[in-house]
Amino acid sequence: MENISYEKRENVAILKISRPKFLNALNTQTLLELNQAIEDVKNDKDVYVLVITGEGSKAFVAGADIKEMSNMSVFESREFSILGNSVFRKIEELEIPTIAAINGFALGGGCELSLCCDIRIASENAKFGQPEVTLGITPGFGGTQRLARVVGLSKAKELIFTGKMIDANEALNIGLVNKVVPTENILDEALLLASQIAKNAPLAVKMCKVAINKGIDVDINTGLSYEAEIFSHCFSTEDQKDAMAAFLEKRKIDKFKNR
Ligand code: DAK
Repeated sequence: MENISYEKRENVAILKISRPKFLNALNTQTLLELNQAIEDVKNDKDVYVLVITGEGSKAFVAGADIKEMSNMSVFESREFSILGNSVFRKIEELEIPTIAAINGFALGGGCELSLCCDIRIASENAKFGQPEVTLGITPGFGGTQRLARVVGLSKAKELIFTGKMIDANEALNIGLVNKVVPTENILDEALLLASQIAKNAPLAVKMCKVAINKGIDVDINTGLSYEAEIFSHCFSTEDQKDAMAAFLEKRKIDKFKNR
């Protein structure tokens, strides 16, 4: 792959969008490579948490590639949107937790990519925005849908209608990011959080994610009955038996078996 790098550190995978000359803007090739990388993550049972970040210290992703989009026909723009949406949806639907380590500009498609992740950590120099209307287009990779789900209707509309950029602290204030960290520590902080998650029972963590995501779209009774179902599934795992036995024997569990 030319524009995506993939690295594994124990049970954590790191995907880096790597087109620093173009502030990691997403063109078709990068989206296709991202799609392949996500498939690899999905098929690797030893990956418990995924961290997505951008190459360099200036940008996470400065959006979809404006140069490529500028010459698109109606048909091509539709294909581009379908490709982006399917890759982003695939990220959102990964059963393992995902963390966006936002190391600079997260604009347009970059902000939308971060919105597909479960947790967003921003560096102090990060900047967020949905500037599409300044380019005569609408957000095309889920921004009109996911931003409001994260920050509420009113703030999402303000950001999308104005196309303005906000800094990391404002992003924190409106609940767009979980945490702001010193720029030079962004990957380490994301990896620290990832390792805290990865040391827990992986199947239980996955089931929590699926239940939370399912529950948000259904009524509370349906959500609670789904919770009862996944709770009972845990009792078929070796990890539940080992962890409860360890607790009763007053010892720490070394490593979960993911079984
Ligand atoms: N696309 C392509 N190249 C980009 C880029 C982008 N989004 N952002 C930056 N670059 C390139 C610049 O052109 C420049 O290249 P050279 O001129 O050196 O060849 C290089 O990266 C460095 O950028 P700057 O020189 O501009 O750096 P500055 O520090 O001065 O400014 C900036 C940084 C992030 C403020 C500025 O680059 C900027 O405003 N970039 C554009 C940000 C933006 O508007 N992003 C949103 C893109 S729109 C859809 C599908 C998808 C989408 C919509 C619809 N459908 C098909 C329905 C998504 C849309 C978007 O994401």
